Amino acid sequence: MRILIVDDSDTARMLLQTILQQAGYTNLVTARVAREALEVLGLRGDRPRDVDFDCILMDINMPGMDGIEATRIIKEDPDFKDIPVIMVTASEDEANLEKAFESGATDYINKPVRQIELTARIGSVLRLKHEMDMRKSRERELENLTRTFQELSNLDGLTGVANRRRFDDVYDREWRSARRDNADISLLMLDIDFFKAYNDRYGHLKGDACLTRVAQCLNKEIKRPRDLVARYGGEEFALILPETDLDGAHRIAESIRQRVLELNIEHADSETGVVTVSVGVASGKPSGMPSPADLLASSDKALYRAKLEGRNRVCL
Ligand code: GH3
Ligand code: MG
Ligand code: MG
Ligand code: MG
Repeated sequence: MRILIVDDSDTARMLLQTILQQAGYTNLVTARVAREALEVLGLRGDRPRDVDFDCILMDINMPGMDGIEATRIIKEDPDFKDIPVIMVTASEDEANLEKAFESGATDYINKPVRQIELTARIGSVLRLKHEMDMRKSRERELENLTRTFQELSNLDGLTGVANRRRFDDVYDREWRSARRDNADISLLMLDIDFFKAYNDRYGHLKGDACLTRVAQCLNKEIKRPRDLVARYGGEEFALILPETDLDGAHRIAESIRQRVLELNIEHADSETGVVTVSVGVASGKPSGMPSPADLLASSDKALYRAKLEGRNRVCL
């Protein structure tokens, strides 16, 4: 427990120190006037900020800035506002008590200070502070968990790329953005060729590993931050390419097809002897298109044609 004592009277300061030390609080810092206290905290002058205090004992009546003004300055700062301030008031300060609480003081104690009272009040303030710190740390933990959960709930567990839910969200958002800007938007629908046979020959575990490698290959091929690779279904992936026209999308599709081929994943039951993909491409300006579902359907039809025409190819 680290406590800052602010009082202009040497006797008062010493008394406070002695009582606190007897109560077991040994980490004490003292300041003679308000300005010096603010300098200790790093709120004035050029010392670094020191937020590591558990409590401040603040005299009200001091030469220069009084304790009420100093408390207001401390409490206005987000880094310091949670440090409890106990006002130490002489009888002539009583009229200021209301202002003291308005400035953000947590509690007050009368001068002359009695050992039993100071110890009790400090104890209860520190307990409260501790509870508040614990609550804040639990809240932070909860926020982190929520964020992690949200991130995970958008990812496909096997391949690590976006899942269908995320695809739907992003597609909806990108569609509306494309409509607003009358911009191009393209979709690639991609399906692994002869994948059932791959599973049958090499087993499901190898099948899973193959899916993951293909997904990572797709992820490497997309370059723009707004592009999205998602696992659309079992061994089907969908790519959203905002602000990309048919020509550009076609080029990307062709280069992806080539990259997957170059992964050189053995597949004895495929015509090429390795794992390949078929890709359907659809593109358009939303203004010339009735609905996002239509663009999706076109990319699906194009994929179907790529399968019919022999696989390991791109169709528009
Ligand atoms: P085509 O070239 O026409 O696409 O033939 P195909 O065999 O790839 O197509 P089909 O749709 O008949 O088979 C898809 C296979 O993908 C069947 C299914 O077992 C497999 N599959 C889907 N999801 C997973 C998965 O998560 N892991 C593994 N290992 N296999 C999966
Ligand atoms: Mg004083
Ligand atoms: Mg397939
Ligand atoms: Mg399929």
